[in-house]
Amino acid sequence: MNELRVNRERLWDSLMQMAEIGATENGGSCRLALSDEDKVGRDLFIDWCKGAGCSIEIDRMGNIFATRAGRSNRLPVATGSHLDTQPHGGRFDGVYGVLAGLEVIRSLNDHHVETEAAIEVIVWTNEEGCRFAPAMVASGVYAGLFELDYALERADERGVTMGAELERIGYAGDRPCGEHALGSLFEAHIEQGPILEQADDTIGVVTGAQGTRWYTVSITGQDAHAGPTPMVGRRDAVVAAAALIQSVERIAHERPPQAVGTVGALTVSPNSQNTIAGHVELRVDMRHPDAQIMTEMDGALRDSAAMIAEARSVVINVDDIWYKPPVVFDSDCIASVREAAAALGYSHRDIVSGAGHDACQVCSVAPTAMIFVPCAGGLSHNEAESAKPEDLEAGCNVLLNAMVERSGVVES
Ligand code: HGY
Ligand code: MN
Ligand code: MN
Repeated sequence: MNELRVNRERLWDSLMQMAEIGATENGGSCRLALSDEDKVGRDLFIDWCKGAGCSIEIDRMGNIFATRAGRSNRLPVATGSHLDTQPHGGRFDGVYGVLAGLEVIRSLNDHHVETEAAIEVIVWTNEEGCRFAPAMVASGVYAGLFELDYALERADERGVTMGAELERIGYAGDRPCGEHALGSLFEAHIEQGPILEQADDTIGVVTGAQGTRWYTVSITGQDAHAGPTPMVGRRDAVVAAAALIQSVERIAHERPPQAVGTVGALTVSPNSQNTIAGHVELRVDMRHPDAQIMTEMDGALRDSAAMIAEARSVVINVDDIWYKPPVVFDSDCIASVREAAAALGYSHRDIVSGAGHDACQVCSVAPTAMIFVPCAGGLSHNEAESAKPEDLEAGCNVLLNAMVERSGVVES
C-alpha cells in the first residue's frame, strides 16, 4: 500500500489551539499536572477524539486511552505522550506526541482505512514531575514500576496530593492502572536537543534513552545575624549549597561528552537578606546513558557532600528521589520507524534520547520505540521552544505508517 499521509495544517492548528490553554505571555505553555489548565486540555483532547469516533477509557492514575476500533481483537497499536508541561513549558513537548496520535486517527478516517488491530492514543498523567515528583509517574504505575498508592500520595509544595487532584478535576478513572494491555507503543516527540538540527536530519529513530537520577539534598547550618556574626565559624547553608552546586557541574564535566548534572530547584530558609541561612534544600538531576557511570556519579556526589559538610560544619543529607536506569527500545518497533522514514524519503538517524519519556516506562511491558523531530536550537523546557510544521508533519507521517504497518490493514 502506498504510504499514507497526514494533514499538516490540521495537525498544526490542533497544536496551536491546545497551546492557547495555559498560554504564557512569552509564547509558551503552563499546564502543570492536574491543574485547572491540564483539565481543560484533557477535556478538549477527549472532545476531539470523540469527534473522530474514538471510545474513551480513563484509569486510576488519570491516564486517558482513546481507541479507534480495529476489525480483530488483537492488542492495540498505541501512541501518545503527555499534555502536562513545565512551568515555563513550550508548545510542543509532549503535546506533539498526543496530537500527532489524534492526527493519525483523523487521517485513517480520511483515508477510510480499517485496521486489523485497534489504534489508540494515550495521554499519560504527570510526565514532567515538576509539580509532583518523580517524573513519568503515571506511566510508571501503568508499567508496574511504581505502586498506585505511592503515586496517588505524591504531594506538591502545598501538600496537595495527586489523588486529591485527580478527584477534583474529575479524572480519577475507575479502570485499574496497568490492566489496559498494549500490543506496541510508538511515541512521537521533539528531540529537545541539538543533534537532528545540527545534522540536518528530519527524523530521529530513537533506540533508547539515557538513565536519570533525582535527589533531594538538604543542608542544615545555623541561622545567625548577618551583621555581628564573624565570617570565621559561620555555618552558612547557602555557601555550602553553592559548593555542592559547583560539585554537581564538575562531576558531569569530568565525564564528557554525555554526562549531565543540574540543580534546577533550590529553597532557602529563612530566606531573609540579613540572616545567614540555616537551611537549604536542593533538587539535583543527573543523567548518563551508561548505568555504571551513573553509579560512579552517585558516589562522587555523596563524597563531595561529605567533604563540604566537614569543611563548613553543616549537616548534608543526600536523599534518593528516583532512579530510572537507561533503557533500550524494541528492535522490531525501531525497525518499523526506520523503514517508514526510509519509505517516506525522510533523512533519518538513530539517536538515544537525552530526555525521559513515558515510552521509557511503557517499554517495560510492551514493545516500544520513539520518533524524534528537530526543534529549533534543540531548545525545550523553555517558552521559546519551537518546531517547523513540515518536520512535525514528517514525524506524524512516520508515526502513521509505522503504526499501520504494525496494526495491519483490512483490504477493502
Ligand atoms: O525530565 C525529563 O526528561 C522529562 O522532560 N520529564
Ligand atoms: Mn516530554
Ligand atoms: Mn518535558
